[in-house]
Amino acid sequence: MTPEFILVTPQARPRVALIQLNRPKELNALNLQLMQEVAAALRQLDQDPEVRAIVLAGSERAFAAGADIKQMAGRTAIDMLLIDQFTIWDSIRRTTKPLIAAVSGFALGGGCELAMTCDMIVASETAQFGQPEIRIGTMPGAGGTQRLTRAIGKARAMEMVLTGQSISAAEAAQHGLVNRVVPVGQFLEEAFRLAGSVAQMSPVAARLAKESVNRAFETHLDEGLHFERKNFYLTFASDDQKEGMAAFVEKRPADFKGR
Ligand code: DAK
Repeated sequence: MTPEFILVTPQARPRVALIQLNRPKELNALNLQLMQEVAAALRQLDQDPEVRAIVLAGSERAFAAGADIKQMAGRTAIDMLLIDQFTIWDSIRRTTKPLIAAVSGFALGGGCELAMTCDMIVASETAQFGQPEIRIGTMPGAGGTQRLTRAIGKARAMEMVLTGQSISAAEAAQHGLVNRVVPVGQFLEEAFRLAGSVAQMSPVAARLAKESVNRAFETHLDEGLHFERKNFYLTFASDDQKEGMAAFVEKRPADFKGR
């Protein structure tokens, strides 16, 4: 089925796919269908051997202005429980390939949470990151209190979550929320550039390395080091490790096959 609220380009650049949120009139507000479409596209691209990195972008004006308030407004707690959006968000989080958010304009509420679910964020100078849910009588529900706190620290996260105030792209970069900030006309190209450099690496090693970095947020150091070690050993079972090291010795570029 053709998605209604997103555009998917499996080869936007060599080995790099693009998912573009496309609900411009509503500033890419994340309704249930849009989120289902994103999760389905990610599952498909994650299985596609020709894709090695994925860029998730909005428009210049808005990455996403949050969950769709109009859709959510009348819901009860039991509606929310039964809709079980967490299954969708969890499936996005389980994407094994490197996922890069290209953020320009508003990244608010669920929009900020969606960007933080990605592995890296490239921001345009106009990007604004915020968790304004408190202003509409609720609070972050898709990881905002956890991921933002881990990224920028308790004091800043607390201020954003309790006042609803946004931070600029420059502040986000200064506090480690985003990888880099570029002029607005370049944010998508820069995200492709970053995705392209990841796509040149061994996909097997990239997958295991991503899994290991993510584990750092879920465990204590000893357990994390143990996990890293096992994944490190596992890279030595790949043809890519043999190819990478042979290429270094032979002074030629490596040709990784993802096996
Ligand atoms: N929902 C629905 N429509 C939205 C929207 C949103 N979040 N944000 C903007 N729009 C719509 C506006 O209603 C308007 O539509 P019309 O009135 O023209 O029909 C259109 O987009 C353009 O917006 P504005 O006219 O307001 O544009 P401005 O430039 O004046 O202002 C703005 C832009 C982004 C500052 C403003 O639109 C704004 O404050 N938007 C709301 C931002 C917000 O509060 N976001 C947080 C929403 S709560 C969960 C997962 C996630 C979440 C919860 C649970 N689970 C897994 C269970 C997330 C919750 C949230 O994100």
